[in-house]
Amino acid sequence: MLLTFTNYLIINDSSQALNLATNMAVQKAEEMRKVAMTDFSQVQTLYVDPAPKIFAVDGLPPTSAMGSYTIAPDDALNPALYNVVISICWLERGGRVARGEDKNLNGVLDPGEDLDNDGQIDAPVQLAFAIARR
Ligand SMILES: [Ca+2]
Ligand SMILES: [Ca+2]
Repeated sequence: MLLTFTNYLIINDSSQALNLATNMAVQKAEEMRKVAMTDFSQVQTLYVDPAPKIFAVDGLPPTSAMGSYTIAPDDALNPALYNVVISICWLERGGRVARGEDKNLNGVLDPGEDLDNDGQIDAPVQLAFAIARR
């Protein structure tokens, strides 16, 4: 009975983190889309220039969850379209279980973290989209 209850709590924690991470990824994508629609030049200032490209996840402490993104212009000389990938990684069960490749939650792929060697932070919550000048 106790084991069942404990498992239930773990599953509940896990789905809560997944919900918060999903909501945050959508919220960040929406924020980027609004900036692009309002003043496209701000995309460079607010999202391309900053390093590291990280953000906190509302509802989860920064010590246990971190959002990060990559943003690349389709044409570097005349950027009118940016390809964006948002990834959110987090730790569960008191930091013992990492969800996503960024195990130390610094928004950067450190040696040994890129398990599939694709150069991207793979995560349970990942959004890929493009933002364009209108
Ligand atoms: Ca890392
Ligand atoms: Ca990867």
